[in-house]
Order: sequence, then structure tokens, then C-alpha cells
Amino acid sequence: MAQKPKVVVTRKLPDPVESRMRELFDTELNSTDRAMTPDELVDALQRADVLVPTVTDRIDSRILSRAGPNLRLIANFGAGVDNIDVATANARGVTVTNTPGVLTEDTADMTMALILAAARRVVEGAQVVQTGGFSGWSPTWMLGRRIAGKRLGIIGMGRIGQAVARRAKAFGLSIHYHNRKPVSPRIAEELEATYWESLDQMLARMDVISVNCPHTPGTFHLLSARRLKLLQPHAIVVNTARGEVIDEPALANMLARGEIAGAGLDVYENEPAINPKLLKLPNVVLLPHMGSATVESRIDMGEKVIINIKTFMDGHRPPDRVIPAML
Ligand code: 8YV
Repeated sequence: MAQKPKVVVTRKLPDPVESRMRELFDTELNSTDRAMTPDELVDALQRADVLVPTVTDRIDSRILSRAGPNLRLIANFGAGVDNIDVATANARGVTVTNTPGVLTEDTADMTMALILAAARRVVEGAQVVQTGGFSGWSPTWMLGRRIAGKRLGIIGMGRIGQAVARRAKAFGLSIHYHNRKPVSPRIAEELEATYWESLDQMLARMDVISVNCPHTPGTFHLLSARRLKLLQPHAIVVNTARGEVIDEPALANMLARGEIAGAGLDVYENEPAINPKLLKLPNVVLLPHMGSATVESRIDMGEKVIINIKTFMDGHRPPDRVIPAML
């Protein structure tokens, strides 16, 4: 039997995923779950045929330049690959794969949770109760904003953007979106979605904005200070994609000055650091990058990683190969 490939996994993965990986490959697990330092990552890349990193591992050109000769595949545990310099990896003959599709519904659910939480002051209300501050109902207390009948502007209408649109439509929001290109007429009709080629024009007219695009050089600070200023004062911004898409200090300043009404954020520009201004604001809901954090998603992501490695090692094209042109 051919020798099993050496697979190095950088973080603790769900038990069933780890067990299956150990059965199939010569797998090195990280049971401590401590993120690797850059030097440890280089070490891992020197002994691995396959590296399985996550969003917390930054695999840049400097680290890749020190990879060993056996490294052939980086099978990312995650859909976003902005943690990996894919072009440099490919140039060195290293294939990169990701785990799209299996976290779509959970991330869309979390987007709706943030829209509802920010508009209806869910976290603020829960905190009042838990800190003993609920002294009785009042007609004018804890008023939020209705979401039904409002306009939702989705930035990035891929799988997750469309899953958000389906949910939001059911909640009575009208769907608008900005994307590199319009969705198919069938999907546009199903979602009754309005396409905005101009992001600026869309931003100025929406009640809620949801960021659902990947972080690429082209989307870095897509919501720049200038663009954020186009938003209406009652607007809410939700981000379950990547923090880098929004100029976080500019957003924090606008929220602090009441120039927009609220925000629901699951991701940040310099994770795990969060702009300190955001932490003090009552009109934001902040989550610790939990979009795909369900037992089901994480197991499915692991299964995708395994299929990608197995297919690649069997000499075929892995199903989730990332091509730089896609980014
Ligand atoms: C993952 C994510 O938890 O898949 C992604 O792109 O942002 C998260 O849902 C993370 O990337 C795991 O590496």
C-alpha cells in the first residue's frame, strides 16, 4: 500500500473529523488547540504533504517561501481564504482548497440574528433583565425599529448573500444587492431582488446593509469612511463576512456620533482585537466570529477538507480547488 500522506492540522477539529483523518492519513493533530506561531507554521509546512489551516493561520508569501519540498496541498478548514496567499502557493506548485457551501445556511441565520438583534435591541434588553434592571413594562421603553417593509442592501450576492436574501424576504424586507454581476434572472425573480451596479447609490437608499462578500484586495475597505457617510442616519450595518471589508474605526466613529443607528458585527478588521470604541457603544451587537459555529457546520467543513485531501491524493482535481481568478 502506498504511504499515507503526512497531514498537519493546525487547530483542534471536531472529534469525528479528527478520527476520520487519522484513519485515512498520517495525521498530526493539535489537541491543545493553541494557534501556531509563524515559526511553528513554517515547521509544519516543512514536514507536511498537506496542511490544514484555519482563519487564524496567516500563510503569507514569507511563510510559503520556507515550505518544504513535500508540501503539495493546503486544505483550508473554512470558506474564506484571505488568510492564504493563494497566488504564491499556486506559483510554488501548491494547490489550495476551501470548504464552501456547508456553512451557508448557518452564516445566513447569524446574519438575520444580527439584523434582528440590532434593530430590536435584543442584547440590550437581555442585559437589562440579567442585571436586575427590569422593573416593569412601559409603552415607550426599549423601542427598536421594525424590519418588515424596510430595504435590505446585500453586498456580495454569492451563496451566503442569496441565503440571507431568502430569509430576509420572508421577514418582509425588500431585497437589494450590489455584486460584480447580477444574479441569474431566475434567482432575481425568486428573490424579487433589485441589482445596483453602483454601490454608492445603493448605500444611500437602504435601511439595513449586510456584508456578505469575501475579503479580497478588491473588497478591502469597500465600506470606506466616504461610503459609510452615504448611509442614512437610521441605517443598520451587519457584517458576517470579514472585518477588513469595513473601515472599522470610521464605522465606530459614526456609531458613536449617532450618524448611523446601529451595527451587528461578527467579524473584525484585526481579530481578535476589536476597536475599543465599539465595545462601549449601546447600539452595537458584537459576536466573536460565530457565523459557522454549529456542530453541523464544523463537521461538514471537516468532511469537505477530507474529501479535498482524498481526491487530491488519489490524483484527481479536488472539488473545492481555489483558483486565484475566482477571488
Ligand atoms: C470559519 C469563516 O469559522 O469559513 C469561513 O470563511 O469565516 C468561518 O466561518 C473560519 O474561517 C474557519 O477557518
